[in-house]
Amino acid sequence: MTDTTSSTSPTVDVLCVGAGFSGLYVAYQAAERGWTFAGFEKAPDVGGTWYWNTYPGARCDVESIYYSYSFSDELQREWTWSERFAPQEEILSYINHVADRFGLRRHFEFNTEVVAANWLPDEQLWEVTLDSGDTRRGRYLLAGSGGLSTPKDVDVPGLENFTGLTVSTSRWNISLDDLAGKRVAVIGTGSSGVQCIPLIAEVAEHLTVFQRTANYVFPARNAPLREETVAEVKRQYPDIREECRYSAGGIPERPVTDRAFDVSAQERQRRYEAAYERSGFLGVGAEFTDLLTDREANETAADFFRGKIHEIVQDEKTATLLEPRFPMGAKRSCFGTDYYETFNRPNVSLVSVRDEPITTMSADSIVTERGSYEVDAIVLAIGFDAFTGPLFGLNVTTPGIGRLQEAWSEGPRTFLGLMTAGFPNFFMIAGPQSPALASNVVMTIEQAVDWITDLIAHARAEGRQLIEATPQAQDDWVDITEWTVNQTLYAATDSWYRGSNVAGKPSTFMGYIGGVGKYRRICNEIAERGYPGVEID
Ligand code: N01
Repeated sequence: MTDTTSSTSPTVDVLCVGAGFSGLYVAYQAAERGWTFAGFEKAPDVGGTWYWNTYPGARCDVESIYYSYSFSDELQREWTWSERFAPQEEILSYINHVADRFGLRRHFEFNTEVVAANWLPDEQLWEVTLDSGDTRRGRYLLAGSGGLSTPKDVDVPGLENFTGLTVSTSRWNISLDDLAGKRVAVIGTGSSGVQCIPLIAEVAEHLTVFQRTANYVFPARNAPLREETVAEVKRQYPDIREECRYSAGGIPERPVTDRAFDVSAQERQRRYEAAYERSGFLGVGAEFTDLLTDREANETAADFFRGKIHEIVQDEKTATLLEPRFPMGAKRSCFGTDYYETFNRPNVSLVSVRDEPITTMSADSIVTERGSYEVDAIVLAIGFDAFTGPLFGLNVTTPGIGRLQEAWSEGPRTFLGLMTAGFPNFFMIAGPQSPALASNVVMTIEQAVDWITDLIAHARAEGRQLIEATPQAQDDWVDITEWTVNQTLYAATDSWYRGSNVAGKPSTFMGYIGGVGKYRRICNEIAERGYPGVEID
């Protein structure tokens, strides 16, 4: 590999943005294939999402034994996860271990943000501009910038008036002790809010949760992994990985063949109870085949779940406010530990921002249409400008088309979520319209990097270097992703999946939800047929 530390670095084969799961695997593949590589990471170290999201309770809700790289059997045998759902610190240690074990860290410039990327048609090169003003050139540009890495702009009115402590879950820079004995507000009840709320409640004098949309928060049922389980998994890892690769979501599936109304109400209840005990992504929402396609079927599961909230939460009014009213699974489900139980604590209260919107803030209060809540600290758990936010931040530009944000003014258009017409030699690792949003993303990342690097290797083996998706192949892929989502309840539900959490963002679904196995077969077939839909020059 090439040393990229001087401002007059030589041209490399591969430029890559990000040193999270994606960028590190690109660096690994580049080394394996003998390509020169230069990576850029705005954080001081590796980790991506797991570097930044250090809020209390942060952990992954895909089981640790699946949420890890599969490319090296030695790696998966030597690393031992301690819990069913790994905490942020452990995932970050794992990523650091991978970076060290494969010698990947030295190929990245840290504390270095890519602020622009320009295609130079005459040279057939990408030139990236760094925040230092320096530039680097390379033949291929890979964006490993993540899907949930650009925090959403703060759209809570009056925050600038507040003089207390403000912290965001996605840029957590305080300790939990800093909230001890304080009156704290958490705004947002997605996965991040749901994970930190019970822990903040334990230390705060009072916690007020500002909820806009009540979500489904399934019990995570986290637990230490038993030694026997770990040993068994390690023995069977290659088979487990293969099963995951051809599954729906990148984790082993439960074979379910019947629909909700194929069984009696009693049997449905029994099955939902068992699924609730199991929890995880294969819990209640996956118990029948039609729960994501038939609103009435979905309502049976949603109803069961709302009953569970009322069993746990003692105050009837609070329990009712916590009831989700959109179809189960149609926006990202949450997995929590003692989430609903937290609302039984005397020092916790719930405000529905739906019923009483926040109108402004004063130096020490959050003001709603109905009242004023005095607080010392505000925790923002309001989410991300998903998928397009991180890509637009790179200001990727070709002379013919302009910036990516202009090409995608009505929503992202990609071929397989990996390439976009008009931007030669530019690749997105698990970008919009890939299966990333509804999958074990580490597996999706590995598959994307394998496919992209195979394609580059194919072009190079033929003595060609220009690679670009055709507009037709892209239109066809966009049609497939839209058709697929339109068969489901995702289509009519507002969420970051559809861009509806960010004001002014075009409403398009951000993923392919036909399943990672089906997607992998499509990608494999395209490669086997010599890459139809891709122009290689
Ligand atoms: O963000 P979110 P997140 N006023 O967008 C509310 C992954 N993740 O960081 O739903 C008041 O889900 C907003 O309300 P509404 C995972 O894929 C995984 O929690 O828009 N409220 C919502 O309640 C996840 O889906 C893990 O009506 C406002 C919340 O803020 C994704 O990251 C852990 C508001 C935002 O929820 C994002 O999760 C964490 C406003 N102005 C994250 N603006 C695990 O693996 C927004 N909200 C466990």
